[in-house]
Amino acid sequence: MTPARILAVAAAAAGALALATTSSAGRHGGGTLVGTVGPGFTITLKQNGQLVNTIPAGTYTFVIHDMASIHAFSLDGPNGFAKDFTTVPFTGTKSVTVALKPGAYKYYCPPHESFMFKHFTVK
Ligand SMILES: [Cu+2]
Repeated sequence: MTPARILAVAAAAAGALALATTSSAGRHGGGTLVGTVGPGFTITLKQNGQLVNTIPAGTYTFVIHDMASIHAFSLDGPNGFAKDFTTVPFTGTKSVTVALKPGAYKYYCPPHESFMFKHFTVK
């Protein structure tokens, strides 16, 4: 190979790598979502430390920290999707893998649903 040819091959390989990295982060969902309910009257769902607002469709592992016996963590979604990750009076951590399809989702604490809830969107 000439030096120019070697350079071209290296550049193509670097480009392919960049493309692969971009597509896995940008288009495909999946990964870990961390939910926390309690110990006060709060409920959150975070990915990499940030509240989940809009995420790509995919298979996610929900790691749910239920910090109080009076609270629980449930998730409603499109087309009748409903998941109770924890129930009263459970406390502790549960991991559940869920396939999220596009639509509007709401996570909430069932006994305090009127004020302990948040929404996110799956695209
Ligand atoms: Cu509650």
